[in-house]
Formats: sequence, C-alpha cells, structure tokens
Amino acid sequence: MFPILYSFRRCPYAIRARYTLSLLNIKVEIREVVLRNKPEALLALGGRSSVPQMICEQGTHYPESMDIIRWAMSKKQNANIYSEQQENEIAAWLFQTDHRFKVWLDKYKYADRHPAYSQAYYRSQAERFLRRLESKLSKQAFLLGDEMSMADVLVFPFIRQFRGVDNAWFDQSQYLNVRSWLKQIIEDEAFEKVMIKLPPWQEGDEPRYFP
Ligand SMILES: N[C@@H](CCC(=O)N[C@@H](CS)C(=O)NCC(=O)O)C(=O)O
Repeated sequence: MFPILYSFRRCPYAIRARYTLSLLNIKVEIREVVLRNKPEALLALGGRSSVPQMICEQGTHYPESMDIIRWAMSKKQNANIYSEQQENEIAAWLFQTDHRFKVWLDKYKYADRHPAYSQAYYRSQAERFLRRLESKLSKQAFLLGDEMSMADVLVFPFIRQFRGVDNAWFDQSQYLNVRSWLKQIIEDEAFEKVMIKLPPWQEGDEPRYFP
C-alpha cells in the first residue's frame, strides 16, 4: 500500500507537494479532486478539506502541503542537505509566499470579488514580492544560489499562478529575472511530469500512481 495523495492539478500547494514527491521519487497513490465536488473519502479525513492532503497506511494524516513535503524529505536522508542558514532562508521565502504574496495574489485573481480596490491595485501590492524575487534572482540563478532548491519549489507555483492572471502583462513586465527563472522551471521536463492530467477520482476506481 502506498500513501494516498489527494491533489488538484492546478493548485499551487498541490504542485509544490507533487514536485517534491517527483523530485525525490516517492511513489504515492494519487486521487485527483474536483474542488466543488470533494469526495467523501477526503472529507472523512476530518479537519480541513483543502488539497493537497495525504494519508498513510498506518493512518497518519498530512493535512497541508508542507506536512507532505517535510514527510517526503524525512524519507530521503540526502534531501536534508540544507545548512541552518539555508533552512532559515527557505522558511522566510515560504512565509512571504503563503502569508503575504498569496493574499494579494487571490485579490488580484478574483478582483471582481474584492471591489474595494482595482485589479491593478491588487497587482501592485503583489509586486512587492516580485521585486524581492527580482532582486535576488538578478544576483543568482535560483533563490538559494546557482542550483534549484526547496525554496524555488515552494515559491514558483504561486508565481506561475500570478502570471496566469494576465500572461501578457507578466511576459512584458520589468521582472526579467523572475520571468526567466519561472520559464526555466515550467519548461523543464520535471515540471511536465508534475502536471500530468488525470481524470477526477471516484470511489471504486483502480489506483493511479504518482510519479
Ligand atoms: N495551507 C494549505 C492550503 C491548501 C489550499 O488552500 N488549497 C486550495 C486549492 S489551491 C483548496 O483546497 N481550496 C478549497 C478549499 O479550501 O476548500 C496547504 O499548504 O496545503
């Protein structure tokens, strides 16, 4: 039996979890969820009903993307290769992404639901994080240095989502280094594997495995 991963293809949190599992080659049973029609088996896990979530054979429940990622990294000793300072940097990028940038990203994406300000205003707020990324990526190829690291994996799905709100705006924006960083990651074969299309899971389906 493999752990069961409830996932949603386009969800940035699920993408970061799948990317990590794929990178570390940790096999799970994958169940594609339709958010407006969540399966009973996911709701029955209790607590939050967001994706991604993972449940192991022994019943251990991993209710958030970072729980899944930490579990995956703990399974592969050589994945824990970061110094204390790098761990701190990863934690800072994670915090900025999940608790600062994401707030503005959602308002930018769903500006019609937040009529207090214009879409351009929400984008300009989100751009504070883009400037931070741009500054870092103008000095080095990836967030921790010249190689891709967990920091990039945690952040890039959200920049991809930001780009998707208005591709044309992003692709001509001043954030040249952020643009090429994102392009490099999403045009790589590793990302293609993570974005494989699956039909929605239904009770009784034959298991599908990932990666
Ligand atoms: N903090 C969670 C957030 C996950 C999340 O918000 N996922 C979204 C999809 S991108 C979701 O499931 N939304 C539907 C819901 O919350 O019911 C994590 O890191 O896994």
